[in-house]
Amino acid sequence: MENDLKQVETEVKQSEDNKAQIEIETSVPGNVIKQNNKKQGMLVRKKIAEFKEKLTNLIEDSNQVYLTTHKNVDYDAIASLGAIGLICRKLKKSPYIVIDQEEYDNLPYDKAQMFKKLEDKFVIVNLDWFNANKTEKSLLIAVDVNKQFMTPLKNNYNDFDNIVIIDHHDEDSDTIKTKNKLILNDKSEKPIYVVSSCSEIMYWLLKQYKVVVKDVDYYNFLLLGIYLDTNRKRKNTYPSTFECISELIDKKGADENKVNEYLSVDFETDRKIQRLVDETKWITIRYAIGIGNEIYSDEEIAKAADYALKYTCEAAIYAGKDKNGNYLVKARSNRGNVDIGKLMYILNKGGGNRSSAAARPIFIDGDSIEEEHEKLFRNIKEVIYHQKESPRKRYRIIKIKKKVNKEDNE
Ligand SMILES: [Mn+2]
Repeated sequence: MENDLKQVETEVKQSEDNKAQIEIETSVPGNVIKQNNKKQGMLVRKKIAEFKEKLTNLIEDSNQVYLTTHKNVDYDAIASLGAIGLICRKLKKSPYIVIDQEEYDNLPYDKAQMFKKLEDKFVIVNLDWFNANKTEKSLLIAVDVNKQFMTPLKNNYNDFDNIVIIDHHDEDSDTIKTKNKLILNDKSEKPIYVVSSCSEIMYWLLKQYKVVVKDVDYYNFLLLGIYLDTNRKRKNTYPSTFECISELIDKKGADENKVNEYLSVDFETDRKIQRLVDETKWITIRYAIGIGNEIYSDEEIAKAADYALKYTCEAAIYAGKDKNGNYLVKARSNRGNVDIGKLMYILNKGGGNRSSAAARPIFIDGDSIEEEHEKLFRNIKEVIYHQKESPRKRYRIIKIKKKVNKEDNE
């Protein structure tokens, strides 16, 4: 076993050396990941275990810990807040959870219920409260997010002595500046350090800390976070994900039925999502693109994109107006073949990861709805075609290099 681990470490080292030589721009299908990386689960857990010491020191050395996540909170974000909160308590710290007050006052029923649960154990505060009560030697832990503009903290990052990021999304120029990051989102040709969701990372961390979780709802939330980000195990899963799901259900008593209840949709919303799917136009057989005619929430558009992945395609990009009149664009990629995070970055400084991403809300000036839609469709198309050429060439170069290396090793 010891030797086994050493062998894997050497292999990983070698593949990292290769990475340094060539900037790898392309992605590899998820099923290949599964075949190639039987040890992925073990290595991910090892990486998380290595981060534990740093995290412990930072939490213990601080006077006050603040927790936050992305605005427009989803199940993965709330579950991760709960888990990191429990870890803080295990280390004898009572953290504050910083939320966006306007959003908090308007949470849908299920998310409000989840926060109600968190309120039993943690103090929830808004930005005004934070500004009035700032303390010296404070630590911020951001989960399921790494971009400055996505958290409820506006220009407050300098108020913290230390910042920790635990996340599974791509980094870019907007990533919060800190050395203390656990971002598992390996974009190499043979990704290993990659997970389904922040909830998955948080489960392994809870286990590392040997936190005794008495309230099974915290585990239900983590399972819910994983099921949300994997569309119920249909995409974006890794060996570590299945290990995590099975432990949550079989060892920790998480209730799959309860989780599925959260994920069920009401009839009216589902019809609305299907009307958006009906707007689908195809760019070759690779891209399904739909722009809807109603007013949508982020989630509704994301669900249309998730749904469209069931068709034979590489990626699904869906859009529609939000209540402020801006266009929301959500994208999903099948098996991670298209780097959809990058497309959304180019479209409008958005981001995400290889299989799930969004652009920032876009204002489109047009004389009519039809003209707005045409403009947006053209923009999306341009981004796609601009992407097509160069990454493919690079992919071929990498393949040849890899092959040579493999022969050397064997
Ligand atoms: Mn997430």
